[in-house]
Amino acid sequence: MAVIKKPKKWIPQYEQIIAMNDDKINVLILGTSGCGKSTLINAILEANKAPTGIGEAVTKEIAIYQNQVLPFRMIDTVGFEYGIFKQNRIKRDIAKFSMEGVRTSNVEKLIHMIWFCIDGTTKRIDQEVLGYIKSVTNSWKNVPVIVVFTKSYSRVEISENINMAKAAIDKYNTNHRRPLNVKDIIPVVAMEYKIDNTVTVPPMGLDVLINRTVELVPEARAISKTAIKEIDLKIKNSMANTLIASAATGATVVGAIPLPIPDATILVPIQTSMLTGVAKIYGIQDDASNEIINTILKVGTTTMAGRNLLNAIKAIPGINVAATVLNAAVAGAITLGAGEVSNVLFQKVYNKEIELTTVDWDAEITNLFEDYLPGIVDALKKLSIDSNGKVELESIGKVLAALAKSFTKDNKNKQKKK
Ligand SMILES: Nc1nc2c(ncn2[C@@H]2O[C@H](COP(=O)(O)OP(=O)(O)O)[C@@H](O)[C@H]2O)c(=O)[nH]1
Ligand SMILES: [Mg+2]
Repeated sequence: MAVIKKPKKWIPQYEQIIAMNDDKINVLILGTSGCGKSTLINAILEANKAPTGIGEAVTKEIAIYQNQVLPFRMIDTVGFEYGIFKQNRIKRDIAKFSMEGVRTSNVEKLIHMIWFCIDGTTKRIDQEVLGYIKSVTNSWKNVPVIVVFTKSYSRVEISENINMAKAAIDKYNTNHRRPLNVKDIIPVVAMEYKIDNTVTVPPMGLDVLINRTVELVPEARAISKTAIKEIDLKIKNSMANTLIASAATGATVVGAIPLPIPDATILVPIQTSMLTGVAKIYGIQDDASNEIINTILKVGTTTMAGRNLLNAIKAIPGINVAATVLNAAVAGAITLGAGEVSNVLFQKVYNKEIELTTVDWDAEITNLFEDYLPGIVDALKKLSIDSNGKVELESIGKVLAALAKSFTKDNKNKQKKK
């Protein structure tokens, strides 16, 4: 029986991450710099004293705070800045951090919830800043957000702020395809505030924020499971695509060696290591996968590439290409094709949509290749000829890029049809 084996450490599987993800939840704290994020965290830790409560700096910009009492970790970030350069760097770092949890199966770096802090004294919420929440947590679809109005010193401003926030969020959500999943708007004062020598505003709202957060834990956890699965697939897909692209480039180079077309055997080592690599990415490593790889190689190189593809290319009007170039293009195309096919199929196995042992691989692969043929032919039209009648090397790269694009487009269409 074919089983999906435990992957190497660097390729975790989403089921394992989800299983690990049973401890605390993580709250990512976002907001413009100076709005009071760090003060808020300190106040919460102070009010929930525990033997250990020290923040662990992850990068210069990100630190994780937790203690033994709180059922959630707080991830402090430096604030959104209006300077483009700095903002982009911070954005990238936070986005990277939030993907790393899945990539490295580090439960402390997953994102379950966001506290979006807004300085309650500034009386404005920019759409741009709301977009910032989305852009740094793009992969964590539907992550629950609590809007926290920090520095809520004035009673009057509190209700004005809440109304303003509601309007701004409504506006954002009507104008964007993927809305913000705002669960609540909570005003807080983290630290006593002296208005003048006689009047001070005491801390408030921290318990409300903590209770609401705890209340949202089950929902946040459920939402994160879906996100983890999607992120994991995205990472695996991109790893597979990198591998496939380099194999296709390698095959193109090999294919440029003058040989009778298509000499399948010369591509076998490249394609075998590519397919084994793709299988490994999806945690599939056993005899059954070897059999599948053999099938893919057989169908992919001999049947398909040899006849259909060459004929198709020759049928393109105006294409008059030297044999070696054709060789190269065909070698690249079929390797890319075999790679994409394996990526689609192994992904389906990983997702438990199909079972490794019960699939008619010959049929699956032939069908997929047939679907891809128009894309391949289209891509090959991008070959351009220089004044000496030779194909420009650069254009082969363009062909491969176009191929890769057409494959992914087809995949997407197929998934949509389902
Ligand atoms: N009195 C008082 N000051 C606050 C409060 N929240 C933030 N501040 C002040 O606002 C400034 C910026 O706060 P900080 O937490 O560093 O903002 P961050 O950049 O978002 O982490 C600091 O001087 C804080 O003392 C609060 O609840 N009460
Ligand atoms: Mg800070």
